[in-house]
Amino acid sequence: MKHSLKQIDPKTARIIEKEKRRQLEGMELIASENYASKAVMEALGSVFTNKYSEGYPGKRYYGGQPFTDAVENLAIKRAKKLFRAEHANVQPLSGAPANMIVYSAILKPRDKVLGMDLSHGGHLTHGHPVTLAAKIYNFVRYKTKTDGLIDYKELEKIAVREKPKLMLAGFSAYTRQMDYKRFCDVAKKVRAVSMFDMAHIAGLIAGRVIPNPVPYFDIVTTTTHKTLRGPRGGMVLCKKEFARIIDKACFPGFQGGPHMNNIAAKAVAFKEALEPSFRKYAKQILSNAKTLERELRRYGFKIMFGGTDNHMVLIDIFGSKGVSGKEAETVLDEIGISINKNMIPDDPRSPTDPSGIRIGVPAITTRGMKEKEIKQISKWINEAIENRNNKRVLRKLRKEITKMCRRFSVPGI
Ligand code: DSN
Repeated sequence: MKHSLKQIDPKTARIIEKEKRRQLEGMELIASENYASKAVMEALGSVFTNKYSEGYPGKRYYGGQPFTDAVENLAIKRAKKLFRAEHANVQPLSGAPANMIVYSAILKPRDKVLGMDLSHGGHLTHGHPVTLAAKIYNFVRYKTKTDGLIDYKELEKIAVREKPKLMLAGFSAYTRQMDYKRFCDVAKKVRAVSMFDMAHIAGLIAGRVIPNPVPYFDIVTTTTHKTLRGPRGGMVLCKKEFARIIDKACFPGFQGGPHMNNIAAKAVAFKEALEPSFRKYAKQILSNAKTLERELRRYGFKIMFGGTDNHMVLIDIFGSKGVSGKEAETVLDEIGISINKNMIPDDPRSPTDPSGIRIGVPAITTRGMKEKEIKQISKWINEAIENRNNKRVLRKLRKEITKMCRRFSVPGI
């Protein structure tokens, strides 16, 4: 009888093998990516994928739930401990659903939300006009100043003028530490609910190298992959007073049956993130990102927002090297380095071929790369951009990068 993936579906198995090899031999510098551990992947591929469990522990709509309740309660308990949260909902399927769940819990159609401009580091799901959220709710924007820091004075002015019902902090390309208290004081002043989307930096918060926003904000959303290094998924943390409406908005409001295999994997990831070794990992991420910032600056790359306080850098590559974000992404792909093109503040170019690129270090830090490797990687990035039309140089770089990657194992593979 056929059992293995290779026997049942050799085509899919081959594609997976190729992806495995790409991940092993490539340099993963996409700021939102990481490598989940073998334990996380084991839970993800477990029998919990077979189980439907609409509802919450102790209040399910289907029978056969003693173990789904046990695993969901475990994930909730660990999430609350990790982030010192009063309430955790671990059912959101990912970051975008987590944000929609909060919007639908707090807002009525056409209510106003104050969120960060996408080109200034915000996220699509924070109300970009192309999203469903923007069709339902009314988003207004705040931005950063030319020194790269959030313009809190302007933020307060906009909040007082617009009287939003929800004030949303958090970002996917902003690289500086924000002032949680100042933001939440403005939200209190205008009687808005405060929300923080910590998806990118959750692992740095769990590792205690970045301040925890949970005590300050009414509601905090996150993904569980990225720097947190769990399975692809989402989560909402909130103060007790919001617990009931958040849970109701998640199920039955927005989602159906939770993915219990994913919740089991979240429980594993939270356990890993509670270990002292995760603090060491988070510390190394910050150090690697600082080295990357310093080295790239040395090679003449223009670093946006005045530098980095987290796991990534945003570069105006068109402004500093005359190469568009899309072109840079293609050239670096050719040598085995994955990054992504990205808008820079008030980018005059189009989102499909912007002026910037975003580079992050969580994945290579998981592989054990440190300052010495980051220096080499920065050199390779510069060499590739400078020699973007020279196929011979690009081929040579690809070989060198593969060689270095082979020296660093990927924990989950
Ligand atoms: N796709 C993630 C990122 O790259 O930031 C967030 O949606």
